Amino acid sequence: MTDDKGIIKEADPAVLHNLLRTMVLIRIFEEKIIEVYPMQDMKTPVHLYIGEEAVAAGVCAHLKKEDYVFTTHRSHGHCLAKGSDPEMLYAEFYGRISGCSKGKGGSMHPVDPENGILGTTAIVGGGIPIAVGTALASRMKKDGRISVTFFGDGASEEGTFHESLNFAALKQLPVVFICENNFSATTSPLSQRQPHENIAKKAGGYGIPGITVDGNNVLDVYDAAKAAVQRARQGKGPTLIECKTYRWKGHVGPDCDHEKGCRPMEDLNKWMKRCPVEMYKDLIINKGLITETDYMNLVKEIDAALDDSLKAAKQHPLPDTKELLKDVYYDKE
Ligand SMILES: Cc1ncc(C[n+]2csc(CCOP(=O)(O)OP(=O)(O)O)c2C)c(N)n1
Repeated sequence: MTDDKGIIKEADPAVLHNLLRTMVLIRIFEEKIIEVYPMQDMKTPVHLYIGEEAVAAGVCAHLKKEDYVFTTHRSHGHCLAKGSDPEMLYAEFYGRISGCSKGKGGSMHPVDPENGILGTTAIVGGGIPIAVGTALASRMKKDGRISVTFFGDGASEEGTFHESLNFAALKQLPVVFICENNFSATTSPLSQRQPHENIAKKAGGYGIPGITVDGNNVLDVYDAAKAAVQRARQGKGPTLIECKTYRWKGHVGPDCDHEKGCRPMEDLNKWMKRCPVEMYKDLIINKGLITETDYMNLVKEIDAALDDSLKAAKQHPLPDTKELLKDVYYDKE
């Protein structure tokens, strides 16, 4: 990984440190899920983000607490990068009342309004029009907030994606579309689903900028997101950013799917050599921004804090049965 655009020279060192911190936080947060998952007391399905951390970190570095983020079934990285409390997320995954969705949502349905996460849908492509809706609301209320929606390459095949880009472009809304192109939707490869590999080009059909970046290079993501967020804040309209990346684990659950023949092992090996965390860590050590010891200390610090969060989350009470029909819509008839 290189810093072709000289971002390291220009950016605030605190921001550069934070990019690493966020990626390490996401990585270790999920490694802990992998450790405890076989105990079978974390009942929620988990769609792991390991390998894709640079996308959430690079984009959310530009967002304010009050900006809106819409995530997907693969939600952990986006929530953590937006500022969600790890203990509240773990508590949710353990179905505890103190969880971010009071134990009723699990990993696919986090809610954290304090940090701009109003709700999450696991319907593929479902979050995209909702982000356009909040962007329209922000425009009407003149509240200065922007909306960001993360989604996969699979979601770019849904009608909601096209309708949302069309409407956002028409109204020049303050929304940023982030497509995490990991080349798979469950076990279905992108090459067998779309006629060409460039998802960003679809933006051209709606007359908005569409940019493809290396989604494993956090500086590339950071740079593209900076321009898109600026555009949105200045009222210049939406941008689509396609981040090419790769998920290391299976579609759902803590195991890999490569040994089951779902994806080629060569691909996993190739992408693991381009680990977003390792590449960035090596780069900033080379540039003299941190030392190897600083990095080891950061890992230790985050590891210990997440251990505490996980243990504490498990101690929280389960919801009372009286909670079952609170905060949910149901038909009384
Ligand atoms: C409308 C809809 N169709 C199908 C599904 C089942 N499903 C859940 S996740 C998924 C794949 C999504 O792939 P992508 O959007 O690329 O995201 P990724 O899992 O790769 O992050 C599918 C087909 C669903 N949840 N919603």
